[in-house]
Amino acid sequence: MDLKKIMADLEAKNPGQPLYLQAAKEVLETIEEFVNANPKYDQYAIVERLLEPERIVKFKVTWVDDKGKIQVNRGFRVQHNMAIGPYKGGLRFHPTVTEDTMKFLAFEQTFKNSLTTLPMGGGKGGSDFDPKGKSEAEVMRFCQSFMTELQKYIGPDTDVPAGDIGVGGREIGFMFGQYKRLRGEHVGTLTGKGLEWGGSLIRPEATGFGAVYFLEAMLKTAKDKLKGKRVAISGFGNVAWGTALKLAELGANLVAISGPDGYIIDEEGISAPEKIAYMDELNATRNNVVEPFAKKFKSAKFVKGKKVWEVPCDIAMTCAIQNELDEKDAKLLIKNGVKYVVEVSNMGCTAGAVAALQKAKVSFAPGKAANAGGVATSGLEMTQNAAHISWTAKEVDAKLHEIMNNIHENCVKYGKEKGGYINYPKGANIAGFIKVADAMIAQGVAY
Ligand code: 2IT
Repeated sequence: MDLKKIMADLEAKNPGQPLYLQAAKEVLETIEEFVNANPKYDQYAIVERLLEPERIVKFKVTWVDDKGKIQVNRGFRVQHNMAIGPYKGGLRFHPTVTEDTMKFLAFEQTFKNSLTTLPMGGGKGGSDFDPKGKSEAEVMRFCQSFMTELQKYIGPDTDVPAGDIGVGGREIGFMFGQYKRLRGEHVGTLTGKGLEWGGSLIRPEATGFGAVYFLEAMLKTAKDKLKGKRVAISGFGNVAWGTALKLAELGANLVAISGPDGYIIDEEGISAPEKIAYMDELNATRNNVVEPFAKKFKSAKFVKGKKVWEVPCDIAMTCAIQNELDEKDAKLLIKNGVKYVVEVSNMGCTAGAVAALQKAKVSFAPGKAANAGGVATSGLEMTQNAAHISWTAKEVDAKLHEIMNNIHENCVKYGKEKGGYINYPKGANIAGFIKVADAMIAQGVAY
C-alpha cells in the first residue's frame, strides 16, 4: 500500500474532518508493514474499502422544549462495516458531535469490535443535542424524536446501537420505548437496557472493568502489580465510575478524577463506596461539574480549570473524551514518572501524545483495545436477548475478563517489538484488521 497517496486522497475526500483523518492515519501507519507483507490485501483493495463507511445517515431531529420553543438538532448514524456482524456501536449526545466525530468513532469501532472476538460490525451514531441542563421530559421528547427517524435504519440483525457519552440507561430506556411503540417488537435492537427488560448484568460497569482487566494484563506482562499503584483518571462519567470501582476492588490507589471544570485530588484515595457512588450521582445530574465532590468529601481538594495530568502518578487513564491528553500532558506525565497510560475514552490521546509516550517507552494501551469491554458486554447482551436467557453477574464478568485477556494476548502477538517493548496500538490495529479484511475478501466485492 502507498501510505502517502492513500492519506493524500483521504485528506482530499474528507476536508474539515481532522478526527477521522487522525484515527485513519494511526491505523494505516501501524498496519502498513503487515499489509505490504500480505499482497492479498492490496489485491482486494481492502485498505481503500475500509476507509469508506458503508453508509452514513444524517437526519433532522426536532423537538419542543419545556418553554414550548421548537428546537432543531442533527442526528447521525455511521454504518461503517458489516463484514463480521451487524453494525454495532454507541450513540453519543454531546454538543461536539459532528459527522467527523461519528466517522472517526465508527471507524475505530470496526477494529474494536473485531478484537472482542464476537460477531459485531462497526457503527456509531448520536447527536449534537446537549443533555446539560435539560429536564427529564425534554430528554424524553428528544430521544423519542431521535428514535422516530433512527428506527428506519436499525434492528437486531442490522444495526444495534447502545450508549456513549450523554446516553445512559435513562436515554436507552426512552429510545427503546419509542422503538417498541413504532415497530411493535420487543427485541434486542439496543443494548445497555434495564435489567428487567432485556439488559445484561455488568453492562454498566463493563467498560471500566474491562479497562482495568486490560491494565492488569499489561502489568502482569511487565512483571508488575496493580496493588498500591497511584492512579489518576479523567472524567467522572459511567466509564470513570466503572474504572474506579474495579481499581478500588483490586487495591490500586486512585487519587484523582476530573471534569470539564477542573480536577479533584484526594490523597486519602477514591475507593470508599460512598465516594464512588457519588461519582455516579454527579454524572446522573448531567451538569458536567466535578467541583461538588470536594464540597462533599473533606479529604478532596478541587483544582479549578486545570487538567488532571499534572498529578504525579504511576498510571494515567483517560476516561472522558477524545484528544483529552496532548503532547504537553504526556511529557509532564513522563517527567513525573508515569509507567502506564491507558486510553479508556476513544482516541483519548493526541497523535503527539502517543508518539511521546512510546518514545519514552511508557506502556501505552489504545482505546480500541482497552475500552472494548463495553461493547463486548453489549455483544453478550445481544446473545442473551437472542436466546431469551440471562446470565448471572459472575458469568458475564468471567466472559468479559476472558475477552479482555484475549485482546491483550492479540496485542502482544502482533505488537511485540524486537527489544521487548509492546506496541499496543500496532498489535490492536493488526489483530482487528485481519478478521475484518479476511471476511471482506471471502465475501467478494460487496462493499
Ligand atoms: O465506544 C464504545 O465502544 C461504546 N460506546 C459502547 C458501544 C456498545 O455498543 O456497547
